[in-house]
Amino acid sequence: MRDRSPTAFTLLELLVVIAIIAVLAGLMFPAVQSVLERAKKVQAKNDLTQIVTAVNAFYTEYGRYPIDPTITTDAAATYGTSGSPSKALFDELRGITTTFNTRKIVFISPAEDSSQDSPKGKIGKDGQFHDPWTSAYVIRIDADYDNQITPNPYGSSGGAGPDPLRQGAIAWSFGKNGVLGGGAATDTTKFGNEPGSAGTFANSGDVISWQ
Ligand SMILES: [Ca+2]
Repeated sequence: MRDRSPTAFTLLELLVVIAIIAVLAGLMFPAVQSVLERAKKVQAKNDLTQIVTAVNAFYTEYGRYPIDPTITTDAAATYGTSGSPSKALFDELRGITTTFNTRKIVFISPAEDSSQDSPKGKIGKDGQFHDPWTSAYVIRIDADYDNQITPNPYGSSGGAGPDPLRQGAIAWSFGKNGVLGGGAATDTTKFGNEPGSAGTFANSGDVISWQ
């Protein structure tokens, strides 16, 4: 027998302790995931509010929106994941281009990561503003200047307010599943599933600026 101090751990005791730590870590995992997910939604809501505030501030400054004047429907003035790329819009709002922003005012200045195409919560290489799950934020603007947004992307029964919406600009994020509304992710290698059903706001993980 080796000479052992009576206070030393045996291998078995150490293994039991390691096993207990592993079980506790496993129990903690879902709770940690849900806290991280909630933090992402808070960040998305904050970004969306900043985007809408920037578009409205542009309108106040110039009496028009920073979009191609030949666009005459709100549906056509949709930018981001489910519309035209949002680069030109953000270039104007960031004071980088001066087609409409003639006084080169900086209305929004998000963090930037030009090393990635779709960074989380930043402006990417593609010039678009991406949500914390990497999809580009979607923005719809009142291009026909009737002081409402037509259509509400979730329709009138999707749990996301009336259709049309009494707003000058709206912005939204597809959330964790990368698609409008809840349900399964289109690309499970990049995204996770959400409760609820596709195209419907209720119970989904989507984040919207107007509610
Ligand atoms: Ca979604």
